[in-house]
Amino acid sequence: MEQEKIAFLEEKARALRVSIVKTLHKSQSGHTGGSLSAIDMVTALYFHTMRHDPENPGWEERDRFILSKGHAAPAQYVTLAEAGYFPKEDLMMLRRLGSHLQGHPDSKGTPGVEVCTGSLGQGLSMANGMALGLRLDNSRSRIYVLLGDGELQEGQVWEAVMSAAHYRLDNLCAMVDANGLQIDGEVKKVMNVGPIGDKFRAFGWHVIEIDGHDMAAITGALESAERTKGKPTVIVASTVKGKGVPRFEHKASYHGVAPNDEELNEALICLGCFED
Ligand SMILES: Cc1ncc(C[n+]2csc(CCOP(=O)(O)OP(=O)(O)O)c2C)c(N)n1
Ligand SMILES: [Mg+2]
Repeated sequence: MEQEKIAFLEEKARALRVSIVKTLHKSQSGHTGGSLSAIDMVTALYFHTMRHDPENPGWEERDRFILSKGHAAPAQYVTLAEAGYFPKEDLMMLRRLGSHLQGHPDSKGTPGVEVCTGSLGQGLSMANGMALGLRLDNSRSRIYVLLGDGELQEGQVWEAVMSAAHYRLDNLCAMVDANGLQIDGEVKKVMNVGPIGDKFRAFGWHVIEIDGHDMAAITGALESAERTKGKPTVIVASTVKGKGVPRFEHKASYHGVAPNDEELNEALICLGCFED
């Protein structure tokens, strides 16, 4: 892809990181690390890959996105707001009683959210059902689903990995945010899920392994997934939990902790945002 488009997406992701830390700081509750690790992929999906219409969230021909690691809801919310699904001011109501932006994605409340997630392990199963349904309808819409690496410890994920390959769901692309950490520490120490790529390959998937913060690699992998016929694709993306703010990076302690005043100021400087 041309350098200009990559630079546009990189700048978008930077601005969305700013929005994530501001939103979490306002709510004083929520998941910082896993939102920042996922945002480059979510940016590429909404501003490059997916066909969707913020004016018409239920457009039948849209591509669908499922945030299976639903605790990273801030990453999806800031992206939906940026794309125009709802006003950006709504972000300041994250996790407030009565707000449509709950701590985990709610398809009944938030325009652009396809399914409720947050209980880990279920997104790929839902994606399989949608992919099968769309195939029956002869639809050209595609399904994208983002999972955490800790989430791969859920047995249901592997049942879904098996069935997606069995049904040759080439309209389905899974992405694994492989940041190496979960709530309690390193994934490999809590319950090793690696080698992730080899496991998906053994189940019959097309596997692409990339740096999940390299925008050209992300968009290239998504394009390769679209060209792949007869099997589902998984993009195993090596990422850094808390990416973009050194104080948050590689730290399980910022998994579910929002920035305080000092951390917000530091984060904004790191992200090149000097306004109030
Ligand atoms: C079924 C279920 N069990 C436990 C939790 C609590 N929980 C929320 S996030 C998380 C860790 C997830 O780690 P990972 O999938 O690696 O996410 P990331 O590192 O991207 O934040 C856990 C255990 C949950 N949401 N759902
Ligand atoms: Mg993780």
